[in-house]
Amino acid sequence: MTNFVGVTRNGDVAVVLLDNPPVNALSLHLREPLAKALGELSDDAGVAAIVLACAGRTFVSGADITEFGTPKQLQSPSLPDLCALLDTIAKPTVAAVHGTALGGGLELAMSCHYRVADAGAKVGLPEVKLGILPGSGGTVRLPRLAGPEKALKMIVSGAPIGAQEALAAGIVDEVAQGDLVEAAVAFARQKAASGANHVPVRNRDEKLAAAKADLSAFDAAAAELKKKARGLDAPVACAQAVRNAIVLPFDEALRKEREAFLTLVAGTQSRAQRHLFFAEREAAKVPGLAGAKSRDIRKVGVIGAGTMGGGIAMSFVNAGIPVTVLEMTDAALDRGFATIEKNYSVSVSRGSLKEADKASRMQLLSRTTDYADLADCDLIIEAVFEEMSVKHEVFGKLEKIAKEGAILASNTSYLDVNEIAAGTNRPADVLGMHFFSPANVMKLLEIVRAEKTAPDALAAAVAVARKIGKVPVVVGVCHGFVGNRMLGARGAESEALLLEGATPAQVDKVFTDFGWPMGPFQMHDLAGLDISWRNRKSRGETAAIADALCEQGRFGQKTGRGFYIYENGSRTPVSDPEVTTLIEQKRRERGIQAREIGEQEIIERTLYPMINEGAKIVEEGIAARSSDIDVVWTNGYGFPIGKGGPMFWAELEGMSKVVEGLRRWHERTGKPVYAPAQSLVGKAQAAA
Ligand code: T1G
Repeated sequence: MTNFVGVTRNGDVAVVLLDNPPVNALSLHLREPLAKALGELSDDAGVAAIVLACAGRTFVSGADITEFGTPKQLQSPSLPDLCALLDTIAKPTVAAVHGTALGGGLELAMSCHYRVADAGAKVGLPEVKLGILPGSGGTVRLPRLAGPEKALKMIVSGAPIGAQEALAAGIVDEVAQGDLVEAAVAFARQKAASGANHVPVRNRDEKLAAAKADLSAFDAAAAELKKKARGLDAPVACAQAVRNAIVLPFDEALRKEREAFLTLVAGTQSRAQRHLFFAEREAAKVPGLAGAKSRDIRKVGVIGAGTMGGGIAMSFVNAGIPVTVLEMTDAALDRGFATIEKNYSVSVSRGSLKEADKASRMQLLSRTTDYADLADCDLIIEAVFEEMSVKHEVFGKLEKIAKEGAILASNTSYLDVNEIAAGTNRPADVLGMHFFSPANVMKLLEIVRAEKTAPDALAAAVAVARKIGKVPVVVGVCHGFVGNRMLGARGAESEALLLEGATPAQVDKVFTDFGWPMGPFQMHDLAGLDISWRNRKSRGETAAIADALCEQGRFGQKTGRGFYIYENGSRTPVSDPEVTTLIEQKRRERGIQAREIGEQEIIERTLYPMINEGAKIVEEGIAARSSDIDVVWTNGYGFPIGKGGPMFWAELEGMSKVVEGLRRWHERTGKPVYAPAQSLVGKAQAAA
């Protein structure tokens, strides 16, 4: 066979081994020899059973996403062709699943009669995360193996499950105890010898019967899941496809699945989400770091047990990395650890964390008020008060006690990391690790590369970020780095819109209609107006309305009042006439006559400045590429993934339109934030 597909014999069992590094994606050059091998083995009377296995670190991880939008994607034998071919094979077929059998990989495995999984294997259908749905029978086979409601949850969430859960659900028939292929061969041989009728998954309808008789529970579950779609088409299509599997004959449901797949894969939402899939991986490829040695990180120290410090500590112990948390007093440690324990208890009560896992994570946490106890840490992250003097004090202590080669990281969200590093005698060990609140939840981690940060320290920070499940983006030093610098550009114009005639609710609605989880003013109230107020004061900046609210102690949800009122501890924003009065007063003080402000103006005057600032950030080398900006905003600020991030959306919108809008607002307002970045002008000209 080719070097992508090998066939060996183990007695009367044929083992087909796929080998397409790095993740055995089902590229055309793999599909062709696989189809040929299966056809030959199906006809070979000397073969009693077939095992399908993969070399390398994982079973098939899905279709080859790089083929999407190219002729290769649909060229025969397509992935659906392979699944249909497996359906025709009468002799027992067994998939030997290890690593992550995802998307088309799980669909291929489900087209076999049986599945034997390695104990550490995971299976899932993550297509919804790419803005599509399983397109090779996943929506019709998974409900037949796991039942409609389990299938609905897996397909709409895209989240993988482990081998034992898959066994319990009926997706997997056996979890191997020893060598996976040997176990699969033994299983296949036993099935072949049993003389049983090997029923293809497509013909197994027993698990559909209850839902077919009464769809109410399924429809209720689907309705709940669709509520979270927030303008994305794929989750809705996924739910519909699973419903079709219940109510329609297999082949009709399969045909509808294919139609929905071809529609979605050609749409802008899927293009945007595929852009983000590759952008997140590209972001971890830091220019100048290729092949750089990375320092090992086995033990972490966190300074500060507040909201951020606690969340950061959880991020590491969640990944099995021990953490020592330092605070100034035992009382502060008590509060911090109580919060961590409560967070884990909430997860246990929600069923998203086992009690045993909570216990093991808590055991990985230790506490101290003595810096000397951090001496054996490989990475120490400070999450103390955002004042440069406090940072210098902390780093002054760290440089004395931290072992040689330990990385000293600041969680600062906007302070100058070069200045922090310059305050130490080991600037090569210093960098920023800007987590986003809540740090144990938010995916984005801005890794700030200071002028003297050593390559192996930076490589270690990127590697450990990925190990703890974060999405790292390496950024340069400037005020606010990437995300907060662009947020500042948006924030200033959001406030200007209020002064010129808009209301907070009007602006926020434009944002939620666009697909954001919330608008800028709701977000300010959630984050706390006092934080940005302190930041503005440190830079001698003002924001008429936000400053006035802060002077009245209206810090947002934490005080029950901000841009909105939050009655009786509710998190639901209610417009406040007092804020309207305050805005009108600020307009009068500035001689501004309020005017009608439309949706398009709100979009242009909030998103265009962000895009413009993003372009300048790339021009200045603060970010390595435009797609890094998209990774920041979709993982740290809730930019709708169906729009791919601010820079991708600008391309969808049309760069000429964006540049024309920037020029128009620059002429009308004279504000530098609208002066079009040269790189945008160049892109607009190239596109003309
Ligand atoms: N196609 C093409 N390239 C892929 C790929 C794929 N499916 N998966 C990964 N890569 C590349 C990736 O870009 C990176 O490249 C390298 O492999 C290592 O990936 C019909 C239509 C499997 C859990 O969505 O979730 O099947 O940067 O860094 O952290 O219904 O990759 O090295 O040049 O992520 O160990 C459905 C996507 C496809 C799974 C491994 N499947 N992949 O994680 O490595 S649609 C997926 C992943 C589909 C069918 C539909 C992860 C992973 P480079 P990595 P990792």
